[in-house]
Amino acid sequence: MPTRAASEFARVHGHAPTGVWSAPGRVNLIGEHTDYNDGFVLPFALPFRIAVAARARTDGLLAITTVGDDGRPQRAEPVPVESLEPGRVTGWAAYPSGVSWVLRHEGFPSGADLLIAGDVPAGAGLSSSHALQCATALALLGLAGVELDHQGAPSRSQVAAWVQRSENDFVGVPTGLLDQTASLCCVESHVLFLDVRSGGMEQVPFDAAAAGFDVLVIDTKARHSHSDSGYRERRAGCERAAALLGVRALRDVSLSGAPNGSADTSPAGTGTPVLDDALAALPEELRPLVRHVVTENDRVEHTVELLRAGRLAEIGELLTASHESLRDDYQVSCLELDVAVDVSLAAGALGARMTGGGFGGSAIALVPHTERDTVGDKVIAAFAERSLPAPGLFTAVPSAGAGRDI
Ligand code: GAF
Repeated sequence: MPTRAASEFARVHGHAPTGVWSAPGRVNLIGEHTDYNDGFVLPFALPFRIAVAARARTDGLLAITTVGDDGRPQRAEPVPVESLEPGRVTGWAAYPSGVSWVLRHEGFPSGADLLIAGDVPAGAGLSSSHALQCATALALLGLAGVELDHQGAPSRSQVAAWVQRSENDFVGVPTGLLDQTASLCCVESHVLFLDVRSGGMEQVPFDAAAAGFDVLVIDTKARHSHSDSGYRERRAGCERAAALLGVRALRDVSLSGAPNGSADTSPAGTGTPVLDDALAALPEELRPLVRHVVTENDRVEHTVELLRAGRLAEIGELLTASHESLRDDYQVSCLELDVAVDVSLAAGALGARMTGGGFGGSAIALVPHTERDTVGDKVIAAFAERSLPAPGLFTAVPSAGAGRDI
């Protein structure tokens, strides 16, 4: 992909780029809708990436071109970096433009030619937009002479926070920190255990293939139109519940009475509400949201404990319980995701769940390698029987995070 971005850049601009930076999409193994509740997530990076070939311009313009699978370039109208403000750019170009807007405010105001090429499936809930934003951030920083992990460079977490700000304040989508952090901070053969409140991270070994399993990703191809409003409503409900309970975030509600997570800096034992009491104190419509978030944080912690102990084969039930909670309590699943999960389980998966924000997108299934084709065939057949568009299937292998390629 980096080579393609470089050669397309040369074709479009008539000279080579200064460099190419790329960032991956992600799968979240477990820990859904917990990030904006200050909780825990456990993603890994996919081998699919968005690459950005870049070269600085002296006229202060940001000129962005994207090249699709058909090789045809699509150009956004060049805009002066100095004029970038929320609402100034819409559509796909808002994502890279928002990153330029944030970096300008952080002291990196460079005009640039950017060329984007990638193979992260778009709209599949696998974070193609975050991969684009992260790769853009690295490219613009790189043009300013700042390479991640070099002395004096901002940390990867800092870049993730900038990318989140560009998405929240420029693009206007109130997402959490899961996807940007995954794209920037994941490493090969591991899942990333992120405590969103403390920023604490642990790379937990996750080599499904060596243990005889596949993580099968099922892109349902469903894209339901209410996903944005549904996401906002859920987030607002969680924030309302936290306010009513008098806690900073739902992270502070515990299953058992002990504060959640060792890295928690909130005062232990001083008013950490227990789930049952919290549910009793809340209006009925907020209870399922709270139950999901609190139990999901607990499931992430249990999954991490099993993985640390090398017991990968035992995480299946937690994955399936996560799906049930997202389907029944959080209500962000849909027919296509439920079919993918139910059929996978019936066909031999040890666990399965939707991954990402929901309302369409992708599901994952933990499948013994020997059953992978059977499970895949049965899912495809089940979609055909229901006259649903054929899903896309692939085995996900935990891959490297964002970086400079050329
Ligand atoms: C989307 C958001 F971008 C993430 O921040 C996260 O909330 C996720 O949905 C749900 O876990 O991917």
